[in-house]
Amino acid sequence: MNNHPSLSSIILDKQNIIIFGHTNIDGDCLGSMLSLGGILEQLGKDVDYIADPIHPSRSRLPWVEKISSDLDTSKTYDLRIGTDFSPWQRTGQLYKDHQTYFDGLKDNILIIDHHQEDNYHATRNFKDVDADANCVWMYELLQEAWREQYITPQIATYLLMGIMTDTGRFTFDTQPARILRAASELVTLGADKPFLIHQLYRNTDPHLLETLQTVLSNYYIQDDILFTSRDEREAGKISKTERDVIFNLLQGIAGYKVAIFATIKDDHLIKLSLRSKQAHEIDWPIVDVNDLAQTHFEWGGHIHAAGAVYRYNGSPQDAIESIFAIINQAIH
Ligand SMILES: [Mn+2]
Repeated sequence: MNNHPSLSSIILDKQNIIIFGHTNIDGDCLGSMLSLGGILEQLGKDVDYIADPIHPSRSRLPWVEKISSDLDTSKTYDLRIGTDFSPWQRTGQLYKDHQTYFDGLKDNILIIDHHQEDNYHATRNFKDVDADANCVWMYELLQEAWREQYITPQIATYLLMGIMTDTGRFTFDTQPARILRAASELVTLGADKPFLIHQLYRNTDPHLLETLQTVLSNYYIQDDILFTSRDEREAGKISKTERDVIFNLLQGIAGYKVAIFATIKDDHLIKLSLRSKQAHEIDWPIVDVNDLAQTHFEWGGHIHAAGAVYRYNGSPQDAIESIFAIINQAIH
C-alpha cells in the first residue's frame, strides 16, 4: 500500500481525464469523484465526471447534478480513474451499454478504492480495504500529493460527505481514530458540516414514511436473521437516503447475526443488502457478509456491509425463501 507513486506524479503529464463512479452512486463515491476532480481542475486539467443515470429519487444528494451519464466512447482520455469501485461492471448500465469500450481499455487506468473486489483491469491500483470510507483514503492520498494546498472548503465538504455517509455518521467505522482525525482536519479546512447534516439527514422526502411502512410490515426475525423486503415492481425505487434510514433502523435492533433487506427489482432479479454486527457487539463469531455475498451470490463489499444479487424464475416468494435458506445454512 505504501509503495505507490504519488497521485501528483501520475497526473503530471495527463490533460484529458475521465472519472467514473459506481452505479447507484452514493455520498462516498460522489465525494471521491468531486474532490479528486476538483483538484485536477485547479491544476488545469480537463475533467469529465461519468456515472450511471441518476434516478430522480436519488437526486437529493447534494451536487449529484455535476455527474453526467453521457459517455462519449469516441473521446480519448490520457487517464481514466474509477473511484469507490473496482470492476468496470460496477458502473452498472454504463458497462452494459458500452461493454466493448470498457473491455477494450488497456492502459492509464487508475482505481482508487476501498472495496475487497478484484480490479483486474487497473494499471494503477490504489486500494485500501481497511479504509472505512473511500473519502478518508482519498483525503490521505490528496494530502500526500499536495498537502492541503488545493483542499478548498468545497473540496473538504465533498470529502466529509463521503466519510459521514460511508460510516453511517461515525457509527460503524472500524478505525475511528483515523476517521475522526480526517473529519476534524476537514472541518478545520472549512468543510461545511451543518450543510451536510441538513442535506443528508434532515431534508428527507416524506415518501420515506411510506417506505418505512412497507419495510416494517414485511419484517420478520427467525434463526438469528432479521429479514425484510420491498417490491420495487409496484412501489418504485427508493433513494439512498431512505436506504440509509432503513439500515440505521435495522442495525439498531439487538440479537440478529445478519440483517437482510431484499429488494425485488423485477420478475427475475432480487437485490440483497446484507449487514452484520461488529465483534465488540456480539458474543458469537462475526459473520463476514462480503464472504457470504461472494460465495453464495454475486457481488460483495465489506465484512459488515455487502450487496448481493439473486436471479430467480418463478415467484418472488419462493425466491425469498430460497435466499433465506441459503443464508441460514451459511451462518449456522
Ligand atoms: Mn465507499
